[in-house]
Amino acid sequence: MPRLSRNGARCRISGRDIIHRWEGNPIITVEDIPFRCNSVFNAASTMCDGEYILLLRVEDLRGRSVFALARSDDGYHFSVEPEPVMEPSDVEPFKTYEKRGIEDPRITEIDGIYHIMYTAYSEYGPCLALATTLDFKTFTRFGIISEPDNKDGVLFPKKIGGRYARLDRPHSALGNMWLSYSDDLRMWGDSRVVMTGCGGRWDCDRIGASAPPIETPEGWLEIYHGVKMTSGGPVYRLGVALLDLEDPSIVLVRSAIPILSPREYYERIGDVGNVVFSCGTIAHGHNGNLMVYYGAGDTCICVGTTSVEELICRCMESDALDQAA
Ligand code: BMA
Repeated sequence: MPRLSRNGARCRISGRDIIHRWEGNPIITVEDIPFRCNSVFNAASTMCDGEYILLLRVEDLRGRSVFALARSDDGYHFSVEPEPVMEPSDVEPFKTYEKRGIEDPRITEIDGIYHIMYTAYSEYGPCLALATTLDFKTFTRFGIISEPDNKDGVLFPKKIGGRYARLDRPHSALGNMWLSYSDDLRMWGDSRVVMTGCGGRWDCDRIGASAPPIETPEGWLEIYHGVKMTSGGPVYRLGVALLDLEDPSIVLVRSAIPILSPREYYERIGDVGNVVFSCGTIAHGHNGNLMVYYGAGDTCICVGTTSVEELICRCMESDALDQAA
């Protein structure tokens, strides 16, 4: 039965997952990559000059990840450029910290500049790194912007209280989501914890920001991933929360249930099975949908759709049911 959210949006209550998989999934597999590689997954997404852009994490045959670029007119059918657009740097100071690959990019556009926050991997552990581009042809590395051990860095699409803001996950073993601020994108601080895993639930063992937050009148809509350890290994699912617009360390509502869980064969079986992991969305994509791009089984890329209103509605509904329980 349709319900209304606070802003009056209609909410559809159907199906097991709130994100509706596209029937043509997976949209990009290793067969679509023009150069030899092991797998493709966890792509950042954005629009540039009316085109859908995916920055793909491609794992080469040695097991190191690089970034490749895919373009599309409709958000479903992509063609991949013949060569990687970013590889682990051979120039210091990046070289030392990218030796084991570059992973899980997230793109945030601010004032026409596309900021790519990614994980730089080395023997010292994962660090956050930042690169920028204006056109997805030339990429400029900005710097390593965290100490190890940090992952899942996503930049907010505008300054908050005059400062840049990011979500990240310092200390993987603890697996909590944090917020930090910066005046110049280089030095980050004033850090505070935002969300932790919920005991016994689908996201109890580790959480991390997935896509860059989307600004809505209700708050920052954040799609995040949560991990539950099982006797068969970890299961990665997607969830959603609304953060306060002025102070995103305040969680306004948080869905007690996931919005996407691994169910299809391409999500269950892969280099790492039982994984759905998103690094990007397009808020007003095809037919006005929220398009959620996600890596499945660390082996291919898929897309699912929903709407911002439906996610807000389901988030509020689930939170309310949870409070009442
Ligand atoms: C996380 C990241 C992701 C990966 C996921 C599942 O820690 O490394 O890149 O998709 O694990 O293996």
